[in-house]
Amino acid sequence: MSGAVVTLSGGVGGAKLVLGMSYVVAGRELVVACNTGDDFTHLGLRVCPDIDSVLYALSGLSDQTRGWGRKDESWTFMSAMKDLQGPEWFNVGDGDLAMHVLRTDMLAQNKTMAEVTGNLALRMGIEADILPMSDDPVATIVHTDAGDLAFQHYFVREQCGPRVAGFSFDGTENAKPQSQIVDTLQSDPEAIIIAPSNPYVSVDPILQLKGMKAALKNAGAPIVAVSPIIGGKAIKGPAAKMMQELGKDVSVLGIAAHYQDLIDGLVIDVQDAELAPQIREMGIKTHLMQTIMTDLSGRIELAKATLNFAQECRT
Ligand code: FO1
Repeated sequence: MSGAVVTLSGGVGGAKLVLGMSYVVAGRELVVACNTGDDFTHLGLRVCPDIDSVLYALSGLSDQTRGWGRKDESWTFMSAMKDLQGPEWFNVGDGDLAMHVLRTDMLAQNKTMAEVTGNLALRMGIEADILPMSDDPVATIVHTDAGDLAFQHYFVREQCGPRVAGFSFDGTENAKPQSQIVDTLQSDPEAIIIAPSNPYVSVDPILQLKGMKAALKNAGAPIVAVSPIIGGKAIKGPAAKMMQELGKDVSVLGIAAHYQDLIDGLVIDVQDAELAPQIREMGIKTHLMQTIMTDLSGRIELAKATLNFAQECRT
């Protein structure tokens, strides 16, 4: 067993668990596959929100309140943008801007997204392997009653208001799972963790990549998900609203059903204890614990318990 722990992560919830993981799994044994379906080019800059949430979290730079971007941020760039009547719907802080400029410049030098991300992680003192789910571009499209929306238009410009009917992932037919992720999966990893991220727009873009599900299933490692739904609600973001609009069971049962063909175990909050037997009937083992991560120790506790539970799920 290589001892590597592969974590699929997207959004704020994903970054929180990954931070906890970084205290439990030594440095380079932690391999994070980040969703890049949220990525888009804004004012010529390549913006990768779910990669940056992980980079900022692991380097101690993240703004815990906002959940995205950097702490102690200043907004001169945005006020100048307003003066010049430029787009204001997507807020880019002055420090965050440096990340987007540097990344765009590196990509222009024909570096792959993985090389750029690894380079930035190194400069930020991060030891874990932070990887894009693919080096090829994939764009999540949200199909809503207001039309087909690019992800950031749905999430930020429309504030997750429109009713969702479904999702598609442009580019997924040609996008390959990032090679280092595949190599790690083929080297007998210790565990595969699906972070408490939005199953539709943070995890599915990763799982839909050609060959990714097979690579996960053939890794010979337990696959454990942490539910992003607690007591029928999402801690942050539109996951519960999406489940309701899609006619799914807005509960840990809906999450279990979503991952049923993939996961060995599901970590759920103690609030949902009465649903555990039904999840076990679906052939999924359950682990009950306090899953709301309010502080660093909570994140570390959840990471520790999830990894222990994964070992219990090892068939
Ligand atoms: N989310 C917002 O709700 N409003 C914003 O103005 C905003 C700007 C932004 C800039 C950089 C970045 O990396 C993330 C940003 N986000 C913003 C969050 C982003 O839309 C989400 O974090 C992910 O795409 C979904 O998790």
